[in-house]
Amino acid sequence: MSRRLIVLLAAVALAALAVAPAQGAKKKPRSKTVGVIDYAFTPAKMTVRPGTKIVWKWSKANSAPHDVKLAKGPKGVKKFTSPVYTASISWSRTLKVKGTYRLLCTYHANMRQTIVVK
Ligand SMILES: [Cu+2]
Repeated sequence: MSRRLIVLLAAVALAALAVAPAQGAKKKPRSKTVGVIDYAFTPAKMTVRPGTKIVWKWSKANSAPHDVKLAKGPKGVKKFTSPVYTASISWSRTLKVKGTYRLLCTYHANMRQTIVVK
């Protein structure tokens, strides 16, 4: 094998390595994390693509119990309510249908969140 060929093969191998992680990232299911932090959902407003898994994460510093309730969603989407948790736990839901999801915490009237799927 000539030295020139070896250098060329090495360059091709390095290029393949550089591209691989980007392709892997594309195949991963999309997910977004929402903080459930006394007494707010953070971020309170977000826009995601259909099929995004929303992960609500209760802060370990929380002192009060909270849940995540779908108050109003797009037509045909069944309402859901998470269990009531206080701290250090996650709960998720995948939003597949396009539209506006208005969420709230059953226990705290100002804890509201809007997620737009489009
Ligand atoms: Cu709450």
